[in-house]
Amino acid sequence: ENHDRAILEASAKHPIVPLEKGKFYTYGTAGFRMKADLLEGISFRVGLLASLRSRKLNGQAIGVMITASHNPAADNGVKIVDPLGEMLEQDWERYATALVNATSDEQLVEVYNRLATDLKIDLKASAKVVYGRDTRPSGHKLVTALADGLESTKTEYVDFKILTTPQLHYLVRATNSEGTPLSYGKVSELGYYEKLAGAFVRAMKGRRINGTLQVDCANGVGGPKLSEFLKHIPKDKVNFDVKVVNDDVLRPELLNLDCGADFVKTKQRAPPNPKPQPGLRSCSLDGDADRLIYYWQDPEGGFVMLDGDRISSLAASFIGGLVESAGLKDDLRIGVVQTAYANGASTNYITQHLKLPVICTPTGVKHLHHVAQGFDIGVYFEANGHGTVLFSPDALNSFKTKEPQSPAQKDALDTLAALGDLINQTVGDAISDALMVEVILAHKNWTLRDWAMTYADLPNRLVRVEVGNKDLFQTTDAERRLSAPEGAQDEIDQAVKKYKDARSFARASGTENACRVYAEAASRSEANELAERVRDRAVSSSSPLEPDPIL
Ligand code: G16
Repeated sequence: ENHDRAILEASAKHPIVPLEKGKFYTYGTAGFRMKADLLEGISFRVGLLASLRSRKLNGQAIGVMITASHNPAADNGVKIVDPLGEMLEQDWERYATALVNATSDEQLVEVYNRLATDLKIDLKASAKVVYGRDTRPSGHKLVTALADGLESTKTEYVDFKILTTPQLHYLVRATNSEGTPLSYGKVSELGYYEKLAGAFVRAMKGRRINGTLQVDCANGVGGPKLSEFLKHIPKDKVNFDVKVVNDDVLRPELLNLDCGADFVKTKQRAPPNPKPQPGLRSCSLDGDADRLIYYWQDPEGGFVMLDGDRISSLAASFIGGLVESAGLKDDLRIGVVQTAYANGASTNYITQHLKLPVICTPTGVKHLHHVAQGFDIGVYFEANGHGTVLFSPDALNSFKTKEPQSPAQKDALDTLAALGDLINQTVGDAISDALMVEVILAHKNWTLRDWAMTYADLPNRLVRVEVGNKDLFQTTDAERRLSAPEGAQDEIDQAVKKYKDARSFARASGTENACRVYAEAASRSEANELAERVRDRAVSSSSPLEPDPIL
């Protein structure tokens, strides 16, 4: 079947915004992300790509999520999800880029057909795409464009409307595994809540949660979804007192504004609203609820943050302990995956105290996820709070089938099996991760202070730097070193040498038009000073500053 005519006609309704010569749209850390008014044509073309991908994979459902997550309200993004709920296979990012950068409707049809031929895709085969969007108002127009792309290629589709990003990932996997022995859950938003609530109750058996948890939802989709989820927890089984704040999705300009996980992590302080209450156990989600940061205001010590590294080491230590109690230590290999942003103290704690292997990958869940799959139990978190714990089929199977030799072993196996259902296996999920943290704290009978006492973070600073051309910054060694601009790495090395226990790196963001600089050192003032030096170096090597809306 030939879709040429339909694509031509539909594409004319969703034109791509041309870029100046030499510039291209790129598939970044988490898909195409930029000012929302540039995205309509891109969303249409992503529809074509998703249909090709589904046809290539025997009609399995492909997901598309419209979100710009932690970015400001004016941005949006389009991201493709593979059949098991994972990020799009990286080879295919190139094909997505080729489609999106076609300069005319005719060229678009040409690229589409060439991809079909080269990749041996039968355009008559069936195709299915499921999609959702966050609360950004621009999402509406973008899903219309996406649906036109799907219709022009005769692709079946399901619009799941407004969702958190991890819910969409769940739904993709649930769709593709429905009716098989590996069924991931019911194919509905309700199915997601039921699965999580059921697993939470099982994991909490015989334990209780102390005090209230305040959840800042970044005024994004996580607010209404968390409130909905909470209705599914039976009060007589688990008493979970949650105060949902910053959940205003009716005023879109408030999204991620002075609140949310990215604010807390980069500013290293609690959102000003609601006024921080000393001692209150708090956490923040980001705009699409795939990141999580815990914190509290200590009446004596001030603000204390428990970021992705902390969640990672907490999960690794707890799950490692359960595996040992379950008598599975020799059968299951546990490992932790981090990025260059991981605090050096966390890496030391995991390797030296927990005695677990740590692997460092470039930024982006797509990289960490893949490496974590190499373990039976792979714990991966970015310092910014994005991550999850993956269990291999063997691991999940042994939790369910191993004969317990004692009540303690049975308890450990039951908890592990419950965690296998509670923890989102497709992608980092702030709601699921928060439930996991609450389970662990309840099992250990820990406060956030107990958790924070496990090790001391090295003081650190993360800065966002607006530069003329961020693409000049090329990295190597899992983004820990710069290979370009020339001489920049030497200067960073020189600067780092001046401080105790110091480390610093610079890299181009894949979701914002900016560079990021990270520095850590033995004292706060040294970390700040080092970050500023490296930032100045980054600015000077990439001037002149020019406006550039493209990532
Ligand atoms: C996305 C990715 C994360 C990444 C973050 C920042 O998060 O999913 O893996 O850490 O962007 O990436 P970069 O430093 O390249 O801008 P989110 O929450 O915005 O989807």
